[in-house]
Amino acid sequence: MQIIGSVLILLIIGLFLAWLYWTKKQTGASAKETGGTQEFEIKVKGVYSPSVIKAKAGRPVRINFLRQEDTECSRFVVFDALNIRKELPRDQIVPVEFTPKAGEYKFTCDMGMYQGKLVVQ
Ligand SMILES: [Cu+2]
Repeated sequence: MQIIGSVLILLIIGLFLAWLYWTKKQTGASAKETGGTQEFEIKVKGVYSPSVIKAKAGRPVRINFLRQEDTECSRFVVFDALNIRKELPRDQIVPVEFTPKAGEYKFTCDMGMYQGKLVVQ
């Protein structure tokens, strides 16, 4: 009986964590505002983290990429819809700046294995 109780509690905790993770993923990370610019930091290591970020339309956005790995795969970040392609040297902050309209902007590595998204409202 006690074992069933423990399993149930673990299950509930697990579901709660999954829910937290899911809602965070859905909402996306918000910007840090500096002088009217919506600023984000994205760590590049295995994935983009955070992989979903959220901004307001018609105001400048600065996304600071910091690549902390040597994998060739993530050496470039590409915003296809904006014609932006930038090299990310290891351990160096590389800003990507633009003023978006409402919509969703995907960013990926050259081969599309790393995926991220800027949601603009
Ligand atoms: Cu890649």
